[in-house]
Amino acid sequence: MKKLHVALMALALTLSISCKDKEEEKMDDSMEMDESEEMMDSEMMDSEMEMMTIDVPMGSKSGSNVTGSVVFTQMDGEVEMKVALNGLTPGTHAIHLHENGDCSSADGKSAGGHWNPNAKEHGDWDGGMNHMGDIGNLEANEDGTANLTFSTDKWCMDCDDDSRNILGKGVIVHAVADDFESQPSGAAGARVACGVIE
Ligand SMILES: [Cu+2]
Repeated sequence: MKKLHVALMALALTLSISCKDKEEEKMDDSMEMDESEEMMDSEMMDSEMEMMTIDVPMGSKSGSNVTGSVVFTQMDGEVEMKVALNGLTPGTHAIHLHENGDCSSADGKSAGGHWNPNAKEHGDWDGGMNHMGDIGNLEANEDGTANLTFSTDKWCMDCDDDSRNILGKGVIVHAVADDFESQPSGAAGARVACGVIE
């Protein structure tokens, strides 16, 4: 009788060990599945952010002589903005994305206020508290030319996320500098150039 008892104990022990092995195997399987799901998600993100370039011609506004272009390129999960302008008054000028892709009015006000999908306060892009369209300032030389390259992973082009998609927005260059403090637009003065991202 005692022998049988020991044998049963041994059997029970073997069973519980093999059960445990199976549970661990199950856990390993589910972990592998999570990893492959994550990979599928990131692949979808990448395909959503296809390589794309849009050249935005900038037109003069408010009686200015400012012309030039802003080229947006989406690549490697980022959007790069390359600004080349001429006809500016020498010195500092604000450049923003505004909410409407509409440059029809002579003063550029048809482009509306700053693009601000997250309802934040206006500010410095690097300061954290900012509109999605708060790019900042660019410097015009004595000859009135200005160049700026800006990159961010907060924007996308033609993606499904309206809070990140810059398509259909307006690009506005202002007469003076953005002070990054005045609300809602940084006291950057008249709109001297306008373009539509389309
Ligand atoms: Cu502006």
